[in-house]
Amino acid sequence: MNHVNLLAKDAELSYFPGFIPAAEASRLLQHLTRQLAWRQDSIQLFGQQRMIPRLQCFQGDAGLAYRYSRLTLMAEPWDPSVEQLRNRLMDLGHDFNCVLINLYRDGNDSMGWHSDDEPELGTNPVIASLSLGQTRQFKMRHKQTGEKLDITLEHGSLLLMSGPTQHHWQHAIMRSKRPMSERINLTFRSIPA
Ligand SMILES: O=C(O)CCC(=O)C(=O)O
Repeated sequence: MNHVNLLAKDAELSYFPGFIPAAEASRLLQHLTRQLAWRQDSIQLFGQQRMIPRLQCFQGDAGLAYRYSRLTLMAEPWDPSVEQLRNRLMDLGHDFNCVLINLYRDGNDSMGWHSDDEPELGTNPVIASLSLGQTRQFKMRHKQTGEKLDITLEHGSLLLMSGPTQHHWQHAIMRSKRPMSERINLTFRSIPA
């Protein structure tokens, strides 16, 4: 499969443009936007309860729970089209049992700086991040050196993050004042049952 390995200190990053062909990616975007049980949760930030600036949905094998920022998400059953994506990722040799799906409605929606380093993901987790819709910049910064890296996440692309990436780097999707349409990002993960 056509991909590039992005060179960055203390990181393992592979980018697959067109992992999902454009027409199929557009159908998926439309289907997921309409059909998923989207929720806007609130998290505690600096002692205050705040609505997160995006919609989300957590799916996975029965009984799985995902915790971040003192929020617990219980896995919704797999949408068949999402499960099919999971199976396609297995063909690359990776096994995932859940996915956090984010819907960025426009440029006002964003994701703050963080690492996917929750203890249940284990050390050196493999995270498969699939993007549909509006192209957005995936910002990365090295926790120790402050080194920066911007990755343009295109419609239908896959970014695989592995090795020590989550240990050394944070990532974010910034708000933008430019007019932007919807984007869905699916981050497939594996957590113990
Ligand atoms: O939307 C993205 O590309 C990033 C998503 C993300 O950082 C996450 O789900 O942890």
